[in-house]
Amino acid sequence: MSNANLYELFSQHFPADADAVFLDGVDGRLLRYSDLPARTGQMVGLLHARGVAKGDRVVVQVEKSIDAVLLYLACLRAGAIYIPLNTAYTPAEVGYFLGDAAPRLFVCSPATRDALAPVAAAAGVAELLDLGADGSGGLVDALAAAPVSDATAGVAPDDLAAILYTSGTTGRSKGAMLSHANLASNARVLHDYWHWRRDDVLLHALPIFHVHGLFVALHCALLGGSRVIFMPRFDVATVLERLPGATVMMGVPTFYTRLLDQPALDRGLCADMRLFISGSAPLLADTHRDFEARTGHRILERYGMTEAGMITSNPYHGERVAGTVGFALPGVLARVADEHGRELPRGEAGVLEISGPNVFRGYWQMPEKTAEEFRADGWFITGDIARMDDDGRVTIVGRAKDLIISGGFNVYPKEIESQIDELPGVRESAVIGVPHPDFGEGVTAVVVPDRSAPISEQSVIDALRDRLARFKQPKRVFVVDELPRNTMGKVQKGVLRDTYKDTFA
Ligand code: MCA
Ligand code: AMP
Repeated sequence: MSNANLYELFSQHFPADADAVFLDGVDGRLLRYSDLPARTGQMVGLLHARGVAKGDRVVVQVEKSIDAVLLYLACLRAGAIYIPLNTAYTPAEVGYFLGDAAPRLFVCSPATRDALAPVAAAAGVAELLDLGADGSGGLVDALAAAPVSDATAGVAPDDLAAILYTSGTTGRSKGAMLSHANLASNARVLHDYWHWRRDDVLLHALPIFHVHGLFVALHCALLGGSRVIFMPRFDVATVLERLPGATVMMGVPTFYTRLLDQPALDRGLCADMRLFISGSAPLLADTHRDFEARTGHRILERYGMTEAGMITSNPYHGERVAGTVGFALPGVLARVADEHGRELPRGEAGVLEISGPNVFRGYWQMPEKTAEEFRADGWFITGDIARMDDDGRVTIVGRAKDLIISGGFNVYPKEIESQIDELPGVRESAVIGVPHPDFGEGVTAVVVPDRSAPISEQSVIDALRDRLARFKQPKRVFVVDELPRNTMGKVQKGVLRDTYKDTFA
């Protein structure tokens, strides 16, 4: 039987040219495709030496770097389950993930090692290594002493390749289990659908702890055997500098609005580009139009989620319609349904449900949560409200889930509200997203005091500093006498969103 290991699939597409570059770090460091077997083999040897066996979890919270990509590929090769964490998570948040995932190995940054070592110890993690963006830290040091392995673990299609945590509407993060077959199917489809080419040069400015930067972007490049300009983070000046010579860029809408703020963005700068892709959050139709006017490029918007990778995409050759997310990708089935899972007539808005080889294997150790999000016929309920036209083109019109997307990062209000409600002097709170010119939505808290202790906007912000990652922290806090409620007693978040809609205008 053939090996379903995703690394095996990638390796079949490595270019024969020994000089072909995979990652071009903007600091002058390069990683060639021909180096991948030996460099990942060395890391596999290290993983084995640290007791990481097939099926073991490896949790990683490190800055973006070439070594971090090697570690991901090595985990695939070893059959270990890779679990990347947002670098913005605080030690308190990391503690939860370590406890839940029970990894054999945790890899953190040298800068956070002192703060995280006790957290890892408390969670019973056996092995801790650190890895810096500049190649510093114990992981790279230990490589020299580790035996090199040239084996790629045999895995079955449904074996897990990764777990990615998504926050939950109940406040507890859920680990979405993704198999080698889930990732392989989506990678192949996107590679074909977006007409990926060997001579493509991908401008990569996304973080690599989420589906967008890690899977969508890197997997397309790996299947293409293409070159990646691998930026440590999105920095508008460097993007402008590196656009000439690049052919593809993927970004969240904030990338595009920040680029549009730059007078230097014009057709000439984008002369080598063949494709700009946007996703992770809604792209305003105005941004789409303004970008075309300035660059001549119609951004291709696609839609996806952690649990399923990419689900729909605007077409490569056909009409890319601003404000829509295109068609279900080949092999993916999509339907718009009512609250009972009954398909609605075309044109009506309802919950988008999907089925296909990209749909995840469930939430890590949460069978009930998993069951709640699937219909009896096996379709996954995305929680997004959509409309589908007669041709099958999908428009996302809202969310059934209480979720804020800020700069492409998801923030679940429930998680923030639980933290605020614990503060002395707080009776209750409601957290909403309101229009934000840079991040799309800005996290905003509305708090009702119980007068047992004084509270203010600043005291709430200060109290949350060490508890929540920075991107989740409310950018504004309003203290009010009461929250608007409907006749059932439920907080009317729509009314609050309307009241505070101009907060960041
Ligand atoms: C940074 N800050 C943020 C965010 N990012 N606040 C809210 N939302 C954010 N997304 C904070 C910083 O901590 C800082 O706070 C202040 O805002 C300004 O930071 P700045 O330097 O301007 O931010 P940045 O470092 O330039 O980051 C902005 C960013 C970044 C480039 C938009 O957030 C980013 O790379 N987002 C991409 C997210 C992503 O990859 N999502 C894909 C998820 P202070 O000044 O107070 O310290 S995958 C997914 O959703 C599905 C599968 C899909 O469809 O793709
Ligand atoms: P995540 O849980 O981080 O994977 O985020 C997935 C969610 O991001 C989806 O369920 C949507 O709500 C949202 N999303 C992703 N792409 C788009 C898009 N192009 N337009 C609107 N929403 C999007």
